[in-house]
Amino acid sequence: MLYPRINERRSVLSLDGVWRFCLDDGTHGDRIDEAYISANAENISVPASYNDQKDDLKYREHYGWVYYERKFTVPKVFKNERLVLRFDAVTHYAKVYIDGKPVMEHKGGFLPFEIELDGLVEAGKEFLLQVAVDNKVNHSTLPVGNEEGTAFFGSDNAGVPSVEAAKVWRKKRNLPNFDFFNYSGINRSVRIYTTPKSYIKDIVLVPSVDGKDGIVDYRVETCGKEKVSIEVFSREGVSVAKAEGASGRIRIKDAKLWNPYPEDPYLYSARVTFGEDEYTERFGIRTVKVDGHRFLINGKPFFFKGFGKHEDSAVHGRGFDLAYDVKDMSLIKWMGANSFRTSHYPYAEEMYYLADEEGVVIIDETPAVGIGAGTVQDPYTTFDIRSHHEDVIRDLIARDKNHPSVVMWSMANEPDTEHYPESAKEYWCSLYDFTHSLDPQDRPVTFVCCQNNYETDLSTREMDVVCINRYYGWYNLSGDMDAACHAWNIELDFWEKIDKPLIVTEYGADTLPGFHLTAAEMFSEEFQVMYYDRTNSELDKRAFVVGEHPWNFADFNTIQGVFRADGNRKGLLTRDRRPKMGAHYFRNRWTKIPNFGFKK
Ligand code: E8X
Repeated sequence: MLYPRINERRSVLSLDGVWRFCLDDGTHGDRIDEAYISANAENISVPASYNDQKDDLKYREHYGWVYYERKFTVPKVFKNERLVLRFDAVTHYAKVYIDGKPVMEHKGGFLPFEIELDGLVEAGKEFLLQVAVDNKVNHSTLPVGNEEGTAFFGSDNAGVPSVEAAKVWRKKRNLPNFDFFNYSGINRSVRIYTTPKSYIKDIVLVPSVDGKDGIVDYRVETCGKEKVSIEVFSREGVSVAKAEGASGRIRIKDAKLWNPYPEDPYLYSARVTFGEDEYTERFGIRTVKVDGHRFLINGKPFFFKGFGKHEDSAVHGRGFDLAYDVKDMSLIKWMGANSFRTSHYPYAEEMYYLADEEGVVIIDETPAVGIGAGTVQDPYTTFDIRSHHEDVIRDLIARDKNHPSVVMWSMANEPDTEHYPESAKEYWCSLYDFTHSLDPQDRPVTFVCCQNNYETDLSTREMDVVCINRYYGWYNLSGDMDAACHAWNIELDFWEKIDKPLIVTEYGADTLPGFHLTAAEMFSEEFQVMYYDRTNSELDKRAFVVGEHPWNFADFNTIQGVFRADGNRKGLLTRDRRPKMGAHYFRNRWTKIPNFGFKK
């Protein structure tokens, strides 16, 4: 799927701004009730989550449907163009109406969807756009929620005779199986873009290296009968190669490779023309490969220094915020990091384009968080999750396939792989094959494993890279870093025998900025530093540990509960991006660790 761009042939009209909005009172569902909306509508900003834009718990804790609407006129000049309405992300379920008529639905809160407006909207004439949005999470959504059960982090049933009994008198609510606030609504931009009637639908670019030359295998999908041509330009704008036809191979003599920062993330651009239409996609030439226990980028052993992140900020919630994206890129570099994981859902497309340009490596994750958490049944045979999971992986790859920054797909975060190991293995290994089969660049595939009994777990070891979230010294062996290091070594001995690259995709300690101690105990800034320093000393001894991603880049908001005072405080930065001591610790460490060759 192509990102909407303005060029000589195409235009983009933004529908971002102040929309009319109201919460359902529980009686309308996905149905648009004009009278109800006009009686209750108030202003809301798009894009942004609705939860923190107003000052009442009913917005923050809303369960179910809400309605958005605005009027719009496509200028007459676009009369002869093809018009496409595109939502970058609506969380979690959207039903779109034009002039009262339902025109499309979309499940999943973090990926784009679009519809051609031919026959629905006339250029020069005002129309009414309405979107009903549902934020319910349950066992058929990704991320997963325990609608009828107990929350993983909510601890909501103390003193309640039984969960069954509470259902009778307790208001229905979202009980997320995930530790980030269920920020909802039109979280990313809404646009109408134009193309000529015959148009370029998609561009697939697969780079490789042949001696000093770069090779690009390309395929262009089109609608119409015109001829495709493609021309590649250097960063300086010089034409370096050309080809004709909808697919083929291009050779770039003496190519410059895309390398992570501080090396040069060199980008070429491919200009595709097709009749009246034209689209330019930037790309990098780089290779990615797992070789024994090494993760190779451009044939060299790479070390992942970076974070698990979130799209999370005050007021906006999970709403798209380009200034935060730019700031976060700056902070990533300031700390000497080179990578991050899009924990726990695909991020806004703009972030990937920034990462391509700035040379930051991405592990691209689906929103499949919490599969099997908090349930007693086998999630893989009990719940109908597979087909939606496949849809999400398909759409994620369709969206992100050309980014040089993306070096690995993460199919999920912390599914249960321990209690039903055989059915977990069947699920994850078949989904692994599925993911590989869809990626034109055939990048490594993994999922991120929760702290578990790694000997019982049969799935994690089957992935291209073993990715583990571990909290020795925090959630277990709390505060005892001697014991934590001991436990780490027992576990690392186990993984050493598996002989695959391993990334510690999460480890961390909640830390209150400004809380200082001489003798480092939990929650103090000194403890966070000690926790990482002691753990890293053990990880450094193991060549197969090819990455460290502290949890989390910054403090972030989550569901209230006894473990969470003003959100999850494991950030190296505060929520407004000020450094804790831990950030200075990693800056000092990482600026001395090179991207390549840190471990043999
Ligand atoms: C945490 C993290 C959470 O925020 C993240 O989304 C997933 C969690 C730890 C799981 N990983 O709580 O800070 C802890 C399992 C403990 C045994």
